[in-house]
Amino acid sequence: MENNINTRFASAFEEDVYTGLTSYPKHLSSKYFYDKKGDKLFQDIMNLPEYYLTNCEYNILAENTKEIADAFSGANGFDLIELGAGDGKKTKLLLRYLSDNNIDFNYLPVDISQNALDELQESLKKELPEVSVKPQQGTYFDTLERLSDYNSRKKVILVLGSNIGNLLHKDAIVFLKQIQEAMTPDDMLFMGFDQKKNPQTILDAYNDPTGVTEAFNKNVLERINNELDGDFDLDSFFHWETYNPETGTAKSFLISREKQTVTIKKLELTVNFEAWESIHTEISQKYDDMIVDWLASQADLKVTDSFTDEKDYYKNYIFRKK
Ligand code: AVJ
Repeated sequence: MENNINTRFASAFEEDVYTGLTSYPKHLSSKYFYDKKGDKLFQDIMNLPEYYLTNCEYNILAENTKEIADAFSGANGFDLIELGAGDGKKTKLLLRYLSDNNIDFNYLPVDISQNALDELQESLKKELPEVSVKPQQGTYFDTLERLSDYNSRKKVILVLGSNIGNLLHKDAIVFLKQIQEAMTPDDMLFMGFDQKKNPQTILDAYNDPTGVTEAFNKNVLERINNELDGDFDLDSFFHWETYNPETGTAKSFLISREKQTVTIKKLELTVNFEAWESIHTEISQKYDDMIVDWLASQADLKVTDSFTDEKDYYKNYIFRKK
């Protein structure tokens, strides 16, 4: 959700860090993982053998490019709006097909990271110079308000990478409902959902032995150190992952190895940690068809098609207005 920035805080980041670290239990939002360093770490995660999500979705898009791209296409062309575009590696499969087949469309990548958008625009200029690209920096919620400005022709909203998994179901419904409200009956939503599977496979995806996921998780502490003049000792925290097979929720925590005090000068805040105290940093929700249908119906959307990989690890769904 968006924050009202009051006079005490210069940014949503400051306010969220203050709130999260003065709450019990403590929490910080995973949306703050993504700065230049965090983007790079996430790229590394996507290349980990354990992190199956990216490969599964890549394969789904590679195997079904024509069917998906044809479903996107409209009589007067369309606007392709991607929320959380990142490096666009998977999207480029579709962009290339659309452009090779002279389909009229604009690509509007949206990302919270300006750095990611700059790199994406740069790489598209080289690889697919004929594609019209209009990047927009912002959170999903910022952008959704502007979505209905694109109502002159069909729009397709793309949310890949199981990014919706960072939201609790109630927030996911708000998110889907906001998309639904910006949609006309012609429009489509194409979204990726990581599926429930062997719990060990899921734990392994968020617990790589090389420690990339740990560094990614700790990047939020590093940002507090760098941007808010904090003194977190990163080595005195470790990454902990849980997965509840009943709810399908994977959760990341940072755990303090010892009793300690952290000071965040810019917030004039001192934070006490007990030994083994946790900071909850991320949820990565896993789904099945029943949950996806339920989320969709709560947001007045319906599933009209879906695509999966050979192991049924991951699924992309097409939604339309109910
Ligand atoms: C980009 C939110 C889909 O939750 O799987 C990867 C982020 N966190 N490893 C996910 C992430 C730890 C990722 N999403």
